[in-house]
Amino acid sequence: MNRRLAQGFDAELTPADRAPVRAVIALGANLGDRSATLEAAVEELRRLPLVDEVLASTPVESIAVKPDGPDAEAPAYLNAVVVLTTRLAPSVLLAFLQAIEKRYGRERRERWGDRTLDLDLIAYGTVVSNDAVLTLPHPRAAERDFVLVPWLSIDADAELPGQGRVDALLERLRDPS
Ligand code: PH2
Ligand code: MG
Ligand code: MG
Repeated sequence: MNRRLAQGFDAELTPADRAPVRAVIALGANLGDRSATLEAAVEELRRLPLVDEVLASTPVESIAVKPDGPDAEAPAYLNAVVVLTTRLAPSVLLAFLQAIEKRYGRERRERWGDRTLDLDLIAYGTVVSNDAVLTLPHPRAAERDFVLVPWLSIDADAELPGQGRVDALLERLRDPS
């Protein structure tokens, strides 16, 4: 099998041709009933076609990070991570994530603005890609403890493609020296 096929990155392949790939999704909410929204979003992920083995972390509370840094005045976030297995192409999975965000009232006004639901595709198998629409892995995942902590809680051996083990990334984040 050629490499692109093995990585499941060619959107033209039919699902039956694709090997199942592990994908990592970060969930965040800082408006509305955050806990109910995250629970409902996990349920929506479980119901997606060509998705199975959905594992969800316990949500963690975190201070909102804005473009200028952490902002304790802004509504706090609940963040969680889901690891799942899928035969959806990454672009199709992304489209489903955006449709779910929209269904839960997500509005896009300002960068890193407050939101009812954010679903970010953090990693898709071992794919590393600078595609303008979907950069993989997520370009800021390694800097975000609200992604790394819940991820590590459901996968002690988690790795961010191209950047190493999540436990080591978290260690570096906490003690940069
Ligand atoms: N998401 C952002 C910006 N800032 N801060 C926290 N604590 N949690 C988030 O999920 C988050 C954020 C943009 O996606
Ligand atoms: Mg985000
Ligand atoms: Mg997002």
